[in-house]
Amino acid sequence: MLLNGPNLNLLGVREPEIYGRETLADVRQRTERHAAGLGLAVDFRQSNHEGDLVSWIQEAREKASGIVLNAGALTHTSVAILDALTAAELPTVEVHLSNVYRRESFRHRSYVSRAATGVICGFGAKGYVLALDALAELVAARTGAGERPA
Ligand code: CA2
Repeated sequence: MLLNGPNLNLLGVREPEIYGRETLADVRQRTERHAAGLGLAVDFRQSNHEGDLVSWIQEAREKASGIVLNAGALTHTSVAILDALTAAELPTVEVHLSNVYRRESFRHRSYVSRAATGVICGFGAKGYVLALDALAELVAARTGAGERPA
């Protein structure tokens, strides 16, 4: 499951100098294609609401082999998302388009990171592709094949 948090629906529309020119629809297409090449199916979602992300992470626990998560600004605030990820017990790759460590100090703290297997940031939309590569290996190591969608 590939989850995107608040404001990521604005990708490519505002602040291209920080987040790039690709839209979320472009990112979706790119990740779905790349995942297919890895033998994975991607369930790609975005919400501006914290509760949706919590419910989807709970759903992933039942349905998915792993999680790629860009929680947006909720990364820096949400204990609820951290708790859901901890309960899900799935391989999880945290992604950020921007290099959050070159930005304001409030972006340096991530609750998601405490439950993530690894973190990719600063590579723009390519970070999602890198995350899928990492997740494919984690899933294969866990299940032997990755029979369930990521
Ligand atoms: O770099 C990232 O991917 C972030 O997760 C993006 C979040 C930000 O709060 C995090 O600190 C880092 C913001 C997502 C907002 O996305 C926009 C995209 C285009 C225009 C405006 C906002």
